[in-house]
Amino acid sequence: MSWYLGLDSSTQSISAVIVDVAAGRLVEDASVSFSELPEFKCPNGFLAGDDPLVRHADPLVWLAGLDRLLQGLVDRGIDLSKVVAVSGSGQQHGTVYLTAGFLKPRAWVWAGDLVGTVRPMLARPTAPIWMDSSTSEECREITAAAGGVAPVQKTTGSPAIERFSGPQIRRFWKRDPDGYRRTAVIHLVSSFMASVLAGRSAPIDLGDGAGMNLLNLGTGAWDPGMINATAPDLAARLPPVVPSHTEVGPIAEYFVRRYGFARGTRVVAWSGDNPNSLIGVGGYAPGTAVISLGTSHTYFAAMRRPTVDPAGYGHVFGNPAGGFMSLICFKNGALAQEEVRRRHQLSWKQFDDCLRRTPPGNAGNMMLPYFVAETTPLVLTPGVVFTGSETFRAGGDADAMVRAVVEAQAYRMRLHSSWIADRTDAVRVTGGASVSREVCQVLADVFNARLERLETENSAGLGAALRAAQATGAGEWQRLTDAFCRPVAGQSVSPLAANVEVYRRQLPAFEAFARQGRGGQSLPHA
Ligand code: XUL
Repeated sequence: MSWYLGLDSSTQSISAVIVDVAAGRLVEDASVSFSELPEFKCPNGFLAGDDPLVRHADPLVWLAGLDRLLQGLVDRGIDLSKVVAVSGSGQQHGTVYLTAGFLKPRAWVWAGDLVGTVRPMLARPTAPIWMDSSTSEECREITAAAGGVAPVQKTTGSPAIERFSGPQIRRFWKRDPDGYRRTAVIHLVSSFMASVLAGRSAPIDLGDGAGMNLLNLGTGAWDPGMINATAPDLAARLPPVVPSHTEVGPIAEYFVRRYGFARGTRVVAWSGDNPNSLIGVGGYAPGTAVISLGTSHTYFAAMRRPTVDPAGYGHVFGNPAGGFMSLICFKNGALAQEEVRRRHQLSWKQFDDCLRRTPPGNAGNMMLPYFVAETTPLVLTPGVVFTGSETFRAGGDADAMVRAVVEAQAYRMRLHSSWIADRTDAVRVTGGASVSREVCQVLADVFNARLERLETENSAGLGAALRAAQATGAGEWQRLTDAFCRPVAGQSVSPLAANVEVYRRQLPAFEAFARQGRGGQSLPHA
C-alpha cells in the first residue's frame, strides 16, 4: 500500500490528489467547486457584501465541500483504506475563530456531518480570507507598536499586510471584543482543516505561519513583540507552530466510519497553498521559479537566505522542505481575467483567440487591472486604468482588452519579482490559466524564459500528497519530485526573440504608466 492523499482547500474549490508512490502513478485528481454548494452563499469563495475591501467566507463551506469530495471519491470506487497518510493545503492568511469546545476533541459529537459538528464551535461565523483588504488602520497600529516597518519586515519577512492574519485578528478584537473573548483558538485555513481531519486542534506549520505577521523567521517561534502589538492575550489563542513535516495524529474516527479510511491513517500538518505548490512543481530547492495562475497570481521560489523586498510588497514564507521561500502575490489574478471575459461575453476559447489575433505589445494599449483592491502595489480603491487608442480606452475593443489584461499581469509579475536575488534556471507554471498556451507565451516572452508546464494544474494538492509521503518516510524530495513533477514533454513554451524585443522596449513604458497611474510607490504603512 503506498497511496498518499493531498487535499487542497483553496478559494473557490476543494480538491483531492492521490498518488501511488510505489507505482509512480497519479491515482486521482478530483475537485468540488463551492458554486455546487449554493446554501453557503460563497459561489466564488466569499460572501457577498457592500464593502469591496471586506472579503469573508463561511468556513462551513470548506467542510461541506470536504464531505462532498470524499463521498464523490467513494462513489467512484476509490478505496480510501489504501491511503497511508494525508496532508493538505489551504488558501493562505485566512483565519477561523473557535470556542473552547474545539480544544476538547473528546467533547466533539460528530453530529451527522462535519458542518453539524463544527458549527457550534465557531466563535465567529465568518472567516476573513486573503482577498480582504480592510485592515490598513490595524496595519498602521501594529507597525507603530512594533517599532516601524523595518523591524516588522525583518522579524516576520513582510511589512504589516492587510490580508495577513495578525492585522485581521486585531481588527476582530477591536470590532467584536466579546467575540474575541469567546475565542479560545485561532486557526489558519490550513490548520483548521488539519484539525478537523485529525479530530483535534492541530498546530500551524512554518510555511503558512509565516503569512501571519506573527512568526519570527529567525527563531521559528511566535514573536512576543509582534503578538503584543497585535491583540491582548493572543499567545494563548495561537496553536503551536511546528515544522511542516510534523505528524498531527491519526485520522479521526468519523473519516474511518464514513469514508472507509484505515484506522490509524496518518495526518501530517497542512501548509499554505503556495508553500505546497513549491513542492508540487518540484521547486523545493533554489533554482526553479514558479508562476502560479490561480485565483490569485503568485510568483515564488525557494530561497537560500531570507532576504526581504525593499519595496515592501514581497514576502518570505517557510519552505516546507526546510528554509525559506520568496513570494509575491497579485490579487487581480483569475478574477480579473474572468471580469474581462464576462464584460465581453467571451468563452475561454475565444479569450485565447483574442490573444492569438493581437500583436505582442498590443499597439501600445495598456491597462492597470485593478478590478478588485490590489496588494502589489497597494491599491485600496478598485478601478481599472487604461492608456492607448480611443476605442480601447472606451472599452470597445475586446481583442485588445484581453491582451491588455494578460500583458499587464505579466509585466507586473516581472517588475515586482526583481528583488528576488536567487538565480533561476527554470520557470515552472501551474494553476488554472496555465493550460492556456497563449497566456504562457506572453509570460515566456515578457520574462524571456522557457516556461515548463506540468501534468497536473493542481500543484498545491500534489505538493500536499508528496509532503504526506515524505513526512511518513515514503521517499526523499528528489525521488518524489522526479517521479511526479516532471515537465510534460512538448508542453514547454519558449520565448520568441521578436516578442522578447517588443516587451523589452515596452516594459519601461508600462512601469512609467503604472507609477503615474495609481498605487503606492513607498513602503506600505511607513
Ligand atoms: C498569498 C496569497 C494567495 C492565497 C490564495 O500570499 O494571499 O496566494 O494563498 O491563493
